[in-house]
Amino acid sequence: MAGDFSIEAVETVIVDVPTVRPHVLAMATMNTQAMVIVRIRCSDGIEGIGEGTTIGGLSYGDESPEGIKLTIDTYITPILRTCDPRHPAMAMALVSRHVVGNHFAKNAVETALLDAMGKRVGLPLSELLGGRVRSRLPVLWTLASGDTASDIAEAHGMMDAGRHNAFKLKIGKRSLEEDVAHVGAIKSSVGGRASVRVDVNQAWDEATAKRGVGMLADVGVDLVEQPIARANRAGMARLTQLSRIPIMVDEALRGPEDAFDFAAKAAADVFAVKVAQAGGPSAGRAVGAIADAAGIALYGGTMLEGPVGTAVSAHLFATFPRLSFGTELFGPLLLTQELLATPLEYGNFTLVVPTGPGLGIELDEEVVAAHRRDRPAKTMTFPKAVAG
Ligand code: MUC
Ligand code: MG
Repeated sequence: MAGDFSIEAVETVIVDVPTVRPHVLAMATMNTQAMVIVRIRCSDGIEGIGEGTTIGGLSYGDESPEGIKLTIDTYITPILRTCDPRHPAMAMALVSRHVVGNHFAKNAVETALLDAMGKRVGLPLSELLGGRVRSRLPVLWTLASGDTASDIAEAHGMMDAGRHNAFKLKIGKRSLEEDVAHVGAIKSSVGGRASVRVDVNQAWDEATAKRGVGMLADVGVDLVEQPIARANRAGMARLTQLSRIPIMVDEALRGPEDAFDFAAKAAADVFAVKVAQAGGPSAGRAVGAIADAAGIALYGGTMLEGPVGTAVSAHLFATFPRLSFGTELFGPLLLTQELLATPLEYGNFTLVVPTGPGLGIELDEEVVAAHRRDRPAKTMTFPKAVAG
């Protein structure tokens, strides 16, 4: 047991928040985002928070919000109850000995442990992760309304407001010709004012991708993300070799072992680091280090997390010496509700990395309570019938 220091309680709640507009990806259309908020309460009175979030239930990956909650409640919490919260790495090593995979659940737990630790020692999480080298991160926006004219209007609104000057377009649902026409129309409208990249989310076979990367290069695209199936690493290496524009790996990058393999096979020009997909902040840091050592460019990815997952990602990405393609940490801006007491600060095409201890954020408890999936149903009251 842990002497005087112990973990007294681990709480998980699923929070559902509608998005500002439908977000259309190759594999799912999102109208709401479901976030698992984790709280770890320690015996010294400190509480750490974390977030487990994915996209479209089980359509993006093999962990769902409900599964993340179950994994933490049933399997991880009993392990944590035996751990000393002053040693987050020891706690996570014990968790990993008994829980295989489940990277999103582990990320939520490690985030909460590190948030508590940062609050305990009075340091921002980025300093616990080795130290920040930047205090603002470039942030792009994903144009994914499903309609070219709406996407163009959205892009100009974002550029004029100083919010985003780089855009990621979700393609792969329509034919290659239709997708290239859509991307080309957006690029020619924004011109030199913005960088345009695409994410195919594995939707193409290699033959389509071979034609696609050339056509996208011709219309001025700067980067192609995960064009083919996660399992086709040899295909990624061939595309990386032949493409005139950089190829980025996303879904296939599930931690340091994948990072090493991709680097060894020269199967990507750019790594999209996703803290949850990597298995937590420590694993995400290792992915970044492997990329750096191999001369592979870095990009800070998101699972469209709310503010807690976005904050931990911001702290990690702030430690990367080179972040050539910026980040996509816009998740909270896609939500209709603000979940923090003080919102994350966006401006001048960047996100400000929080400076307070731990994650440096505080939940707005009323908003969280109002969006809990398990909140009591509203009961209707009817006026009593008047006898007579
Ligand atoms: C993905 O595959 O990259 C990140 C931004 C966005 O719009 O979707 C995600 C998922
Ligand atoms: Mg992606």
